Amino acid sequence: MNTTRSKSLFQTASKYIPGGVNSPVRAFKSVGGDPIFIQKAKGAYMYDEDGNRFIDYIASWGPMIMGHAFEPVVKAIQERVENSTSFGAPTELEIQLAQLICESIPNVDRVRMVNSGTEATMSAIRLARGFTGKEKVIKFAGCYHGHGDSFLIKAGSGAVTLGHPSSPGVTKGTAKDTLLAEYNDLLGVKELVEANKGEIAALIIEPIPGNMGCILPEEGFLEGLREICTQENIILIFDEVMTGFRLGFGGAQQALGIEADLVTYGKVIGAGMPVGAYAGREDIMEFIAPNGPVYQAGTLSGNPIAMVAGLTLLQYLKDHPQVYDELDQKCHTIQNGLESILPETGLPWTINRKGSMISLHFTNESVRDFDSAGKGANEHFKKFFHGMLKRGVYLPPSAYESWFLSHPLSKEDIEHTLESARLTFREMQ
Ligand code: KE4
Repeated sequence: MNTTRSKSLFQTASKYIPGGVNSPVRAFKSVGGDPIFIQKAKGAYMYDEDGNRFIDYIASWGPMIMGHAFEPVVKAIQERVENSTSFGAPTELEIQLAQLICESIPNVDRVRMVNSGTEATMSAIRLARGFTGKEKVIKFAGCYHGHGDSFLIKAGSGAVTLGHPSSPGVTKGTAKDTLLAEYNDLLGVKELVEANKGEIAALIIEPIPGNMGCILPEEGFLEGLREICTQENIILIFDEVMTGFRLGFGGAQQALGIEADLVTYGKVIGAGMPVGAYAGREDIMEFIAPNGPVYQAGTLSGNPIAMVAGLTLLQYLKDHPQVYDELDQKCHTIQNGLESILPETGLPWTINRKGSMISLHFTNESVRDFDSAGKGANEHFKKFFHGMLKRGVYLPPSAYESWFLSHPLSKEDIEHTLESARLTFREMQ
C-alpha cells in the first residue's frame, strides 16, 4: 500500500503540531507505523492522500452513523453557512435540537449544549458537585470521559492506549476527589461509598463502555449503581457520548431500561461537527447559570452550523428507526463471520458486542473490566490492525476502542472485511 504522501504529511505535521496530530489516539503509537492522512470520505469509505480506499470502522469515533457526507446533513450545512457561521446569540436551531432531545429521552427536561464530550462531562461533574454540595466523584478504571482533570485517573481510550491512564499535570488536590472503582464490581462501589459516606457528589460511568473496547454490564451491576445513588443522594451520570443515539434513539438508557440523573452526549448529536451536551431533570439543570449558581459557558456553544447538522441527523434517525435494526444486523453478521473464522486460527480471542459497537480482543479471557481489556492489547492486535489496513479496512488504531459501524456498510463491504480478517489471521499464525 503506497503511503508516500501520508508519510511526508506526517513529517510536516510533526513540525507544527505536537506529535503531528490533534488527538493522540490518531498517531498510531500503540500499533506502530505512521498515521494515514485522510483526504475525503463518502458513505462507509475513507480515501487517503495516496488514493487508497478504506472501509471505515471508526466513523469519526461514532458520529458518522449514516456514513460520511450524508446528503441531508451536507445540504443543511451548505444552506445554513450562507447565514454566517456564528452569532454568539441564541438561535431557533438550538431550541429545535434541545426540544428533540427532551421529547425523546424520558428523564431529560433540559439540555445545555457545549462543544465536546469533554466539556459535557466536566460540566456535568461541576453541576453535580454544586447541586449536592459534595466534592468526591466515583469513576471506573478504563472508562474514558474526555481529558478533564477529574477523569484522567486510570482513563481508557487514548489515555491508556498511550500508557498514561493517569496523566501528569493532574494535581493531587484534584486526584484526591476522584475515587476509582472497577467496572462490573458492584461490591467495590458499595465499599467506596461506605468509606466516603456523605462525601460523594456523583458517580460517572459509560453504561456500556466503548473505551476499553466494548464491554457489557453484568446482570444487576447498573441496576445496583442506580439503587446506591438513589439511596445515597449521589448524582448518577451516564456518559453516553459514545452510546447516545447510537445504541437506539434512546441510547443506553432505553436499551438497558435504566434512567440516570444526568446524561452526557457528543458525537452523533453533532453529526461530525463539534457538539457535546449535558442534560437531565429540570431541578438539577436549572442550577446552572444564568438561573442557577453553577457557572458554565461557551462562545460557540449551540453553534448554528453544528446545531443544524446534529438536528438533521437526529431527525433522520428518529424518522427512520429501522436504521438501528439494520446496523445491528450488519454488526451481528460481522460477529458471526469472525466467530466462524477464529476457532481454526489457534489465536486467543473474545468478541464483545452491543448493537453496532463491537470489539475483538486477542485474549481467551472474558473482557469484563479494565484489567481483562488490557490482556488484548498485545502484538496480535498490532498485526491484526496492520493486516486489515493494508487490505483496505481501517479499524481503530487501539485495542482499547470499539469498532463503529455506519449504515452505508454494504454486504460486499462486510464480506471484504471478513475475507481480509481470514487472510490476516492466517498471516498472524
Ligand atoms: P471528546 O472531548 O473527545 O469529544 O469526548 C470525550 C469523550 C467522553 N466520553 C466518552 C464515552 C468518549 O468516548 C469520549 C471520546 N471518545 C474518544 C474515542 N474513544 C475520542 C477519540 C479521541 O480522543 O480522539
